[in-house]
Amino acid sequence: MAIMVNQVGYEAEDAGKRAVASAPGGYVLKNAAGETVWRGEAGDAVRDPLCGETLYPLDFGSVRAAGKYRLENESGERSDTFAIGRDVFSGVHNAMVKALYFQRCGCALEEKYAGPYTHAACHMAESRIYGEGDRGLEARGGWHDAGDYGRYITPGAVTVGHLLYAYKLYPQSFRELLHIPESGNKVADVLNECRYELEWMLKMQREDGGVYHKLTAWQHAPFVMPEEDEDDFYAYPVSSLAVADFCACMALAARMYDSVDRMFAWRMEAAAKLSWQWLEKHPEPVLFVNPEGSNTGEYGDSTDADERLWAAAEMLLAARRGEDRSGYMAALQRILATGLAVTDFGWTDVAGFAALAVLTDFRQTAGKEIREIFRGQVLREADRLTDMSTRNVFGMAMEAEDFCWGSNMVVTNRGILLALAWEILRTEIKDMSRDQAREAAARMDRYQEVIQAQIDYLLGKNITGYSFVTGYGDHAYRHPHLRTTAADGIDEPMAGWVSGGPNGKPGDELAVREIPAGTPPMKCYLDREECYSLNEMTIYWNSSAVFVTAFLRSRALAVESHRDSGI
Ligand code: 9MR
Ligand code: ZN
Repeated sequence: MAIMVNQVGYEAEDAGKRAVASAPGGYVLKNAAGETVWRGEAGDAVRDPLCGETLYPLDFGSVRAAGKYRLENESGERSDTFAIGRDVFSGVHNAMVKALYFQRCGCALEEKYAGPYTHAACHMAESRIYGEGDRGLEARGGWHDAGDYGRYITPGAVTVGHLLYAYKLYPQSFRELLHIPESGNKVADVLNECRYELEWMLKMQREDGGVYHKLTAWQHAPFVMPEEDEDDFYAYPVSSLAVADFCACMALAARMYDSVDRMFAWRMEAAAKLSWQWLEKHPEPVLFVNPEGSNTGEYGDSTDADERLWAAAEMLLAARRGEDRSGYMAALQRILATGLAVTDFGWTDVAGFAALAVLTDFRQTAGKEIREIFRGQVLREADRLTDMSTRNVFGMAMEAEDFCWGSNMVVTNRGILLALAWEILRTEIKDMSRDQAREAAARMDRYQEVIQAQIDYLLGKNITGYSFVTGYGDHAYRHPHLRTTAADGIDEPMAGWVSGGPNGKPGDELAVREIPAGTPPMKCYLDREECYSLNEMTIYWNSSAVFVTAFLRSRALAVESHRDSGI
């Protein structure tokens, strides 16, 4: 029996505040003083395909007064507590960005910034280039990718991609200082944090524009603190996946940092160009597989078309006036003509970033025809996801087979897609007739509702009852598969880490043993440190969630500024 809620909270102005309960009947909402402030009935029973149970939706949207609350029913069942308030996601949002600081490699984490989670500088030795004997590479820096100490180009590029686009679209959601070493330098801390990764990525580029796929040890380290990990690190062979993602990410970052630090932007622009030349010289895919016997992350892929598409889109937008753009346009046209989907934002499929680039470019550099391909696909996908959300009691854009390794990023990447669709309609609405505009506004509201449902799920409105972000919620998960957390001797993990989440096809020993075959996918979760296929954290699961909370905060802040200006 349970009453599942977003354990962080609900935005005061939201017309829909939704919970899910396992019993029918009457419910009350009580404030911190124990007073009943709302009464209502659960909705009709739904046989839910994601968790395999019969459940009841609950909507208490009318309550707006700020405070701490919980839901209760007639048989005395109580939900976890949650807030109703304005800009309720600011805390979790900032913590999810700050979490990346704790992954910094090649420097000490000092108490001033890290609190109790300090450690000495890690992975300071020179790396070796795999297959080139003793040839060394100085590539200190960057973020540890996840629970392991590897650093990989494609997930790094995707993480920075999520964050830079979130900042570009919703700068108002990134105003607070995060207490990192650069804080207070007049640059948004999200840019400061991304720069730490970008500087490392630059070291991974060869003189010919090739980019090493990853920098890892031969085998994952035991559960020791990073400065105790004395394994040799290797730069693994160049892949076109890494080169294209690097090129895209550098071209994007060059635009974004131009007004912050022009010299840095120039370096990135030059690096992007060099990698683009490499791609032109190597038109065939150069994919990546781990050498026999190495077990660190592979981040393999069966095609590099989406990575090349993203690179072409970013190069097109970064091109300066008078520069020849025909190569970028030709690449875009050629790849789009294959019918490639452009709606995902993960490390395997980055084509959605090309859509983000082209559709948020107010100069419309890509021209009508190309824009229309992206636009059509994004809006169709948003409508498909909205439709999908009506088929489960959580109101979320997920189907049973979507609960894979890292399912929480499927959840949040769909939020990104819906936010992009929302943005497209927002920019078009001013040129619409009154009727069209009314219809578009209703569609935008639906998109926002589903985005909200994705975040409600992440923060506790799910069958496991866990909030999947450490430190946020009465029942936040506490045992991420994360070497520093396992080895630091501190009970609580640092706050702000998104778990990989339920995985219908668990891949680690403990999960395989403990989760019976046939368990409905949303229930395939354990808050156990050993469970890397269910409960690891990664930089890109965080960054994807950050994009979505940035969107929701921007909506909340817009409502507030309207109120302040008396509109
Ligand atoms: O996130 C990755 C997931 O989608 C894959 O299914 C899985 C198996 O290949 O690998 C995950 O990535 C891991 C990476 O290889 C190494 N660092 C930790 C990542 C998260 O588990
Ligand atoms: Zn390190």
